[in-house]
Amino acid sequence: MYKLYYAPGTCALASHIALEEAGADYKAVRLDFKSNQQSSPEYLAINPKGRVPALVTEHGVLTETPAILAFIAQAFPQAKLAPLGDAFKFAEMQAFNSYLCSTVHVAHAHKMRGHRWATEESSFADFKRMVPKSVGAGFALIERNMFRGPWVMGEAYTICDPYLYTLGTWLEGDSVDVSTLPKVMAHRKRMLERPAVRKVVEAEKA
Ligand SMILES: N[C@@H](CCC(=O)N[C@@H](CS)C(=O)NCC(=O)O)C(=O)O
Repeated sequence: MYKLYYAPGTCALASHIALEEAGADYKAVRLDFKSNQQSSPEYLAINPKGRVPALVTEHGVLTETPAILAFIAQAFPQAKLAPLGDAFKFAEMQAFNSYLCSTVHVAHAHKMRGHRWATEESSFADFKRMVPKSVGAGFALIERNMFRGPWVMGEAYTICDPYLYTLGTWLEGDSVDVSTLPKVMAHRKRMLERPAVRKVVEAEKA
C-alpha cells in the first residue's frame, strides 16, 4: 500500500487526487503544519526536505509533485491519466506541470515563506506585495496560452488537471483577480464534478 504524506491546503492535494483517480491502494497521512510536524525528526527521516507531498512506495520515497504525478500515471496505466504511448505529448504534460512547480508555486511561496530567499523584514513585505502580480502573471499565461480545454491538455483528463486545480485553489488567497481567468475558473468548477476530486477535497477538510 502506498502512503501519501500531506497537509490540508497544500500542493499535496494534486497527488492525493491522482491516487484516488488511479484507484490506488493508499493511505493518506496528515501532517500538522501548525505544530511544524513537517520538520520533526520522524518526518525528516522520510523526507529530508521537510515538505509535502511525499509518497512512500515499495521502491522508496518519492517527492516533488511532477515526479509523483508522473509515477502515478505510469504505475496505473489503466487509469489513463497521461498519454503514455506518445513521448512528445508526455513531455508537453511534464512541461505544464514543471511550470506549475518551478514558477507558479514558487511565486505563491513568496507570500508565506519569504525567509527562504531573504533575511530583511522589509524584503518579506516586498515579496508579499508582488504575489498577486507574479502568481497572476503565471495564471494569465496559462489562461491565454497553455490551457487547451476542456481539460488542461485538451480532450483527455491528465495529471495536469489535479495540479492546476490545486494551485488554482490558492488564487483568491493570493489576491489574484479571478474574473480575468474564466477558463481556469471553469476548470476549477469542472474538477469538482468528478467524484474522486470531491471525495479527496472532503477528506482533507475532515
Ligand atoms: N517542489 C515541491 C514543493 C513542495 C512544497 O513546498 N510543499 C509545501 C506545501 S505546498 C510544504 O511542504 N511546505 C512546508 C514548509 O515549507 O515548511 C513539490 O512540488 O512537491
